[in-house]
Amino acid sequence: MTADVVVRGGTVVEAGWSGPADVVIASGRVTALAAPGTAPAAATVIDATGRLVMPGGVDPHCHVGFTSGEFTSLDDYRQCTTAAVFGGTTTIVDFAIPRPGENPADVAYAQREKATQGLCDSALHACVVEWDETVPDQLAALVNDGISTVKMFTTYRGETMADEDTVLRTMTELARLGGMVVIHCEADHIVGDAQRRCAAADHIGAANMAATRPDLAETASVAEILAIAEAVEAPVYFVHQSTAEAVELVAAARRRGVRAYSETVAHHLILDDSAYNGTHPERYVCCPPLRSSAQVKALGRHLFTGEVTTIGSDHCCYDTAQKESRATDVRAMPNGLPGVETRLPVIFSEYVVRQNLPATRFVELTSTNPARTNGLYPRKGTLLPGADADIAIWNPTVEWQITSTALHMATDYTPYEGMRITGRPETVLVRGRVVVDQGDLQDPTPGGRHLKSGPVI
Ligand code: DUC
Ligand code: ZN
Ligand code: ZN
Repeated sequence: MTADVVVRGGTVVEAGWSGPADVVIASGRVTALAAPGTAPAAATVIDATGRLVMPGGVDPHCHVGFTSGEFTSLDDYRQCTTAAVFGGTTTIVDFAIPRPGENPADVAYAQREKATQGLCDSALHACVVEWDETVPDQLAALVNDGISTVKMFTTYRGETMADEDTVLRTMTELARLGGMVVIHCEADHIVGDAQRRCAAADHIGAANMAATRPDLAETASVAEILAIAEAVEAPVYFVHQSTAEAVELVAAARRRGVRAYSETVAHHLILDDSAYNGTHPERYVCCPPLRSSAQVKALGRHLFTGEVTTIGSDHCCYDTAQKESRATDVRAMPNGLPGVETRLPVIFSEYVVRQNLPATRFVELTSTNPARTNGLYPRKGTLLPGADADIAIWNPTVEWQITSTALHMATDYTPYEGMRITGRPETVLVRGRVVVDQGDLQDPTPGGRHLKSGPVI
């Protein structure tokens, strides 16, 4: 057995097990997990004594240079993936969202070209807003080209909202093709009513964000979409679920045999709506909004119960000036928080270190399951032989504090400013190349590949 790189002396953490092993790498892939001390000689040997050796994170929900309304988030593939690798993430899944008049396939193919600017690999979700007779052919071409997941929205009327008929037809067609709808659920009529009432009371600024998009809007929409998925026997993945009730509806459907999956995102698991009472409420405007602290606690319990499938970031790199420019009316504000770099550290610190979530479950939620739901497993999301050697070597005990100036995202703030964290990825490999070495960028060469997804779970 020959090797280019060996990571030795660490504890390998996979989704289902962990234990001491040396990771043997050749030609960018894992070729063996060897008993400690038995790996062959290699040109590069990385000492991981006292460290956790995990598959690099797979972020299933990441917006790069995302245009919504009049705002475009501020990063490109190079910037976003640089921040990603510093945070231990080695694969991102971006979105290709059509503007009015654009067609889903054209937008996805144009976005796919940007992957080569990345420091790590990426995949894409396409997006369907309106049904017409060309959509089935576009979906067939996209799935054939490895873009198998399609985002849909039940809110943002007049922009990206799809009606129920469009959701049903897209789900049906994708199920036939081996793909899956990934859906943002908030009943737009309930959101619209809440916004009208808030506006009438002159409570429509960033500080009122939570009241403008109530929990019930999410509950109602998830129930409707689950019924459609069940009726047409299609798989469905709910993005950024922000309430325990929404996750529980999906879990109940799964028990009836529906192939339904729950994604949560880091900010809904860490932050609560008290952030809207602070000095910079606009910095926390995201959609769905931050929820009550009781809701955060209830949602977080479902990381332990097994009901949550994945944790993403919903990274959207707006800066304070963009947020402030429309802060008096949330209906015109850019929704979204920067988070591709902080997703793994904040979840590891809060849930693995402080609440004793097993590290194996952390890997399952943040790497293995996102790879599975995007048809990327077992190439990504695992360190089993044959997988790409995308590896995050974590110091599980180091203590540090988050400050935006030390992060690499293309914005001037982080919603976690000042938060004390335990544990961080120190050295990160992308396909066997050391990209981050002990916290320093070692290799900034773009080498990202667009990943074709196979059939989704
Ligand atoms: N949905 C997302 O998934 N991201 C940003 C804003 C939104 O509504
Ligand atoms: Zn969304
Ligand atoms: Zn999003």
